[in-house]
Amino acid sequence: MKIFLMLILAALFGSAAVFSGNGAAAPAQGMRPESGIVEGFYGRPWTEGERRMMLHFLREQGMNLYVYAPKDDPYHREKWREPYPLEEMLALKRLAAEARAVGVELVFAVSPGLDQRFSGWAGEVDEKVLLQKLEAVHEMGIDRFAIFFDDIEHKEGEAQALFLNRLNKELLARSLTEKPLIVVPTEYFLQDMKDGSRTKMYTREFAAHLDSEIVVLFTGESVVPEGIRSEDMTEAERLYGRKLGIWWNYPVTDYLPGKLALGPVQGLAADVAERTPVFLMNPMEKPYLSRIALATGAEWLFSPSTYDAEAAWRTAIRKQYGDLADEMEAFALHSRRMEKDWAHTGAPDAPVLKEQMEVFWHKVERGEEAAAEEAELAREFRRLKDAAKHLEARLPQEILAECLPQLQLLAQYAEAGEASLAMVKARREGKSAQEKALYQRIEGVPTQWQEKEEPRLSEHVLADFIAKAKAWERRGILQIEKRM
Ligand code: LOG
Repeated sequence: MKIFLMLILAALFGSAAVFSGNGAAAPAQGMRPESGIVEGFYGRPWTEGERRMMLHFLREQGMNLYVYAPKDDPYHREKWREPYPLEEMLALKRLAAEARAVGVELVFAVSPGLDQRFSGWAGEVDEKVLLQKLEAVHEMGIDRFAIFFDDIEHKEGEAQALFLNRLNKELLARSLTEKPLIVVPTEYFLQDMKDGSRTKMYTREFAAHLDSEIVVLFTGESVVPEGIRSEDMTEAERLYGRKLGIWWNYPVTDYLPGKLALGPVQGLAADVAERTPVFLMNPMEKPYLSRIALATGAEWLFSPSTYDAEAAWRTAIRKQYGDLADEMEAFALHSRRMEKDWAHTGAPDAPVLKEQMEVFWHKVERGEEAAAEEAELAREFRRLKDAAKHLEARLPQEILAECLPQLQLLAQYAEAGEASLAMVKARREGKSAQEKALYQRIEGVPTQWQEKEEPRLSEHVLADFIAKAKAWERRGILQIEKRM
């Protein structure tokens, strides 16, 4: 039945390759979309070793695509016209061989949009240069390609589409590939696609001219949305006139690198998994820690209708952290939510603890007795402190290197939490010298951030608790001064 459906769909959309995954494995995979990661973040591109690790990890998770597109690989974007130096060429060759051995398809992407020219003689030169670049990469054993036009100034919908059509045909004609291009348009999220103002014609022109077999990726309603609803998908499919692949911006953190995205993939409607031909997650600059979210993304994709983000998250941590799972879960619970002015995504940080803290402060502010809450919070701070210390001592080096500042911040918050509780108690007992000394211990603990790189976690829970304790103490001091 599934295979029958797949054939009908393939006939309808004219691109069996898109639906059938990678070659031989297709029948067993049935309707499964292709899936994996797009190494597509800003920041330090991964090392060869990190990429190899990721290839194996993807395979273990049942995923099959690795799109190579690091924004800060100069030869991918800024200096896209220049060929790779020999050393890097050879590294690509080794990676391609590894990918083939593992059974993951390596897709090579170029982002030429910063200064690509589309018309006249200059346009022809650029096109030739790009083709030569892809040819050279093909020589290294890569036979699938992508062109990305995200994050650029000029929105030349028609010119981009016509160029992509020519390139797509040329790559197929020269047998550099057997599969159509994967592309990211300049308007790759709904708000932008629908925006009538500055460049209202872009999406329409791009869509009208682009060959139907070319695979277009989109990120949802915004660049970093809470999720993708069925309606978002329908609307975007309508605008681009085709099924759309997904570029999912979690666990990427390049817009807020001080925070680690250690939560589950969530917010993606179940039928999105059934409608999309390609599902790609954009990870963090930190490959090892990205694996928690990536494993949950695979789980969602393969069992979308029964997917339970929290359960998948706990399972991923159990599998990946073994006897450190409890500690890792305690830590990761405080580092899931990503929030910035234009980006809002991920499960909340420690929501249950947040509520307990709110009850505590509510009682303290009213001068009510809060012994039970206090004891519970004290236990939790203790547990977090122990978890942070334990992880710092026992995590494998490559993982620790990705999270040491945040682990230390967790320990600092846990200790400051304990000090805050003691400070409240000292006031109640009229021990003002002690109260003052405890305040001095929390005063300098960072609860606000200037730079996006500064380590942060649990902004609305642990950090907020310390901030509240500081404010409570300062108000208290003010009242005492008023009375004097
Ligand atoms: C970039 C991506 C970046 C991400 C998050 C896409 C298609 N492109 O705003 O490279 O990692 O945001 O900052 C992006 O998402 N554009």
